[in-house]
Amino acid sequence: KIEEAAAEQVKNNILVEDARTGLSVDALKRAISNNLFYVQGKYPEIATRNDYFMAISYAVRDRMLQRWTSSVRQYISGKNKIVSYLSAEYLLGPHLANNLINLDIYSQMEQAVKELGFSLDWLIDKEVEPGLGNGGLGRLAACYMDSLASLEVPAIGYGIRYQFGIFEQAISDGWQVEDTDNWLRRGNPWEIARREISYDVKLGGHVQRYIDEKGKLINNWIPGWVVKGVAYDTPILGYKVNTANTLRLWKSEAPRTFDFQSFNAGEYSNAVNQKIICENISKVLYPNDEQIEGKKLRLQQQYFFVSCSLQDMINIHLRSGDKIENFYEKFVVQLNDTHPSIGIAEMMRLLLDVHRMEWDDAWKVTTKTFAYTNHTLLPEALETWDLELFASVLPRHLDIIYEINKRFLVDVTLKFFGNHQKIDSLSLIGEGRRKYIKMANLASVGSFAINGVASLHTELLKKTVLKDWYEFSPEKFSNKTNGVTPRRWMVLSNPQLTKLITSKIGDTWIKHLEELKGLEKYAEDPEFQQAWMEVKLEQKKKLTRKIHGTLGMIVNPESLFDIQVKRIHEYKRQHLNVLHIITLYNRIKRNPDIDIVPRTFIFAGKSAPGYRKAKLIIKLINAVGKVVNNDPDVKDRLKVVFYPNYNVTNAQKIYPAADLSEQISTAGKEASGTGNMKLSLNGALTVGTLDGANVEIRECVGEENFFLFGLTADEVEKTKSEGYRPWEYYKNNKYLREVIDQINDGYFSQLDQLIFKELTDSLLYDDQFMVLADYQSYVEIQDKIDEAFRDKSNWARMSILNTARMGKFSSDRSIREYCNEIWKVESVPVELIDPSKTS
Ligand code: F58
Repeated sequence: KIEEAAAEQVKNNILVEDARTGLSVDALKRAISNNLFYVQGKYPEIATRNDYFMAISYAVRDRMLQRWTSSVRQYISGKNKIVSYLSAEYLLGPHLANNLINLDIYSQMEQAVKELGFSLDWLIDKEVEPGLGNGGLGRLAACYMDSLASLEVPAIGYGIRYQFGIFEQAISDGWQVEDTDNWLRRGNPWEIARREISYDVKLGGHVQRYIDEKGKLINNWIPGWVVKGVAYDTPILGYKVNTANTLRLWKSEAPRTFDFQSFNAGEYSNAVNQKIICENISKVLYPNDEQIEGKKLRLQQQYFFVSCSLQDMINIHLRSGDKIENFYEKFVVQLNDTHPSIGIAEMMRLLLDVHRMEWDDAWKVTTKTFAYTNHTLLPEALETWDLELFASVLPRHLDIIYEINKRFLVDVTLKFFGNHQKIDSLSLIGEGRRKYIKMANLASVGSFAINGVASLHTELLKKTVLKDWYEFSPEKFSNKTNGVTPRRWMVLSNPQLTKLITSKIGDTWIKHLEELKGLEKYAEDPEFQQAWMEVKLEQKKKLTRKIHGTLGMIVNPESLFDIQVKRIHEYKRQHLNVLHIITLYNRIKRNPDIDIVPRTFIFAGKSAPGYRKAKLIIKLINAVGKVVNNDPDVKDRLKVVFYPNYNVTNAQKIYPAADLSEQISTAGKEASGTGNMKLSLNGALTVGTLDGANVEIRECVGEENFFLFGLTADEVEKTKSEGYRPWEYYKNNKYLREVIDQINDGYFSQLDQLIFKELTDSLLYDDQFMVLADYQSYVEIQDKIDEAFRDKSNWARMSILNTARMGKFSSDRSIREYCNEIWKVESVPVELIDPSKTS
């Protein structure tokens, strides 16, 4: 009776409800103070900045929980199909500001925090971002999670809760140095540990085979060891909707039973060792982009998260009362590249060995479940696993892959009888000096759909790395051009431009980016042009202050901000950009009074720690910067900035300030690019090759508003097949020769002639990425850019048109295409649970 009365009281107690859910400034203030006191255990006089950050974040999370639980309830109980996105990486960026925007309480919170005596920006800046990804692929997963929720599509993102994300980069004496990213150090207010949701994952050991009493062949996998995966959930809220999807990341732990067995036997240190080995699996993100590291631990990571995720999905499916045979009607599983493609063999194992299905039925379920996105054409990034290593981790999966392959090659032989080249290329097993497993082939055979990430990329896939797959099953192939979320990459990172745009065309463009088209009619309007360029200048001034604060360097916000920010890689050709900078510098040295447009070259990006030439490129940028920035002849007309530790947080400050976006990869090498989209959306003009999504961006913004240069993908191949001799370009171009000679002779390295030799030798004698072949064309287009920037009004017009015509590149458009053409899923508006009626 007393308990009932108390419960009744709580239900009717508006104040309790209010502190959790209220959206008024007063309610928010109360919520922050409550959290500070009851969650952080602090009172204002002793609370730190982080305490306040945590208190605010919990206040925001509380306000997301009703939507989150309501979404989960509806998805699990309802008849809706759920998209399951499997990705080894999610590069989410900080949550707080994004959640305030999506909840539509930014201004109230700003006011509440102000009334408590702080600035919201100051607290937002305190958040340590979860850097659980390397670059484009991980960031794409994050944009897609945002769009799925904003489009009210039921979705779960599955991945790994790395304890250490992408390393932190510092620059010391011009070199990259890495530091561990201990992002969880001060706690993570956004996740909820679901200790009750966990799965065992077997590893190693061997397979025992026998015939059971019914005469059935039983494959009994006796593992060498077992790890436990524990679910950590983060809500991903859609923009101004009730949908809050789940990002479920798995943390590896030692299973209790194992621990206790050794412990009881007195083997305490053994038990502790085992615990460490288990925890190692989700310990650290591999920091390589575009280069696969064939390490056992990486295969264990992949299998670990995929197995947990599939067990979880099957569990959710069966709990709704449905039969395992209908699994594919409840879930569609998207493979973000081949990293989770072991899921195909794991699904077969679960269906065959655990759910006792027959092969053909299991294969039907599997191949109706998975779809595969390819993100690269670079041969070194195509994932393969040494067969022996694979067998030592996943012996049962090796059997299954052999069986899939055997059956598949029968079909192949029927289609391409006698064509051994085709059979070899389609086989899941490669035969070199050692045998290996081809993960792209496993992904392709087990998926009902295969897609590339930009139109050119998909066409090249069909002609090169997946050529034989395209011939074998053309119906599986389609293109899904990447996109980016305008919420983070415009509303959040560029509020001033957002406001200006909204003042002209209203705010519905935030969900329907094509509506930016409405800006076209203002492109020639001098007043609008002026307002537009004022916003740009304001963003450039902000970045200027940031550069000063971080590097102590003074740059001129009126200069042309020429920006190349992305992972450092030879194919992305940051060194081509450097050759141009040196060319300009030499012109000034020859003629100190030369009239050139002042430019600030801003670079940012991490190199894989073991990638020597990329690290050398970073050193070269800094070495050239040191000379150029301090030469009195230059008179501050050129500045070279290397902004350290490029991540989502820093990217948000850089994109809005760009005048020029450098997208200068060797044609045919960049699958899509997404930074190119964010920059153009923020009004930067692009200098670029016909590569990846640049092709489509140029089509949309108009060729007269895009600075094109360089060889096409076809010309690159042709030049190479005719015998490319980079040396000839060096010999025949005196300006290029001068630049390379300066680097070689130690002009930028205090006469040290060895330091850059590896780089210049590779340019002169190999030049895989056609830097020298594209040099002249690049310098010429840069001269046109110099010319164009002088005409302020015309530049403003082109900038406005870039933004106005970027509507296609919203990740909402990409996700709609995936939903309609691959996943066959629909939006499900979420009905909110009344938290007072849940007892
Ligand atoms: C990137 N790939 C592509 N891979 O390079 C880029 O063109 C594309 O826009 C983007 O995917 C999204 O589609 C990429 O980022 C990785 O970082 C992998 C990490 C794991 C090892 C192999 C590379």
